[in-house]
Amino acid sequence: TTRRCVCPGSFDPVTLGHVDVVVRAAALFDEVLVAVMHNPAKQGTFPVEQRLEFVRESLPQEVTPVVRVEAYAERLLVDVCQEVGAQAVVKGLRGGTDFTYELPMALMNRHLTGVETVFLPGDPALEHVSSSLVKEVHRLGGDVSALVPAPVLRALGQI
Ligand code: COD
Repeated sequence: TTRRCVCPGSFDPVTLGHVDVVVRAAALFDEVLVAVMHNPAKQGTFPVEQRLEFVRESLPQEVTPVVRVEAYAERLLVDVCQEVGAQAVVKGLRGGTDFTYELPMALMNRHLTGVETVFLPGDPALEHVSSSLVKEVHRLGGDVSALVPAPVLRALGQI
């Protein structure tokens, strides 16, 4: 059987931390769907269409044959997983705080449809990298060029 996973997130915008998780997921699964989704707890910065483009432009060429990137506004993650036939959700963990936030979602998703969540330990070199910190640091004049893919860096320069 084809092993499929979904890497969900807000990707507002995609960082090198996200890219690392997607590339590693692509090494474990036959097919990966990167799902740009709505997090009701977050007010968006970039329009969904732009987030989608950033992710598409930021993935290394070697994974593009197995990775698809789509937007799903106002959808349950478990419904997206069922629609595409994914057995697992893959998420990156930056530490205990991420785990505390992710565990109830993983359990809720399993409660809803039985879909499993696979946690990958984040690259320690990128543990401090989040979309929100990148935006804040950049807005206040800090250098984030080592933390985001080139298309995102170009777009940040314009806001
Ligand atoms: N290193 C490792 N992992 C990282 C890094 C990094 N530097 N940065 C981000 N990640 C991981 C995060 O831990 C997360 O797993 C993933 O990348 C995405 O991160 P974000 O911040 O872009 O996305 P979130 O956390 O806002 O995404 C939340 C979802 C959109 C997945 C969630 O709200 C959701 O599932 N929404 C759909 C509606 C739904 O089904 N709700 C019920 C859920 S039980």
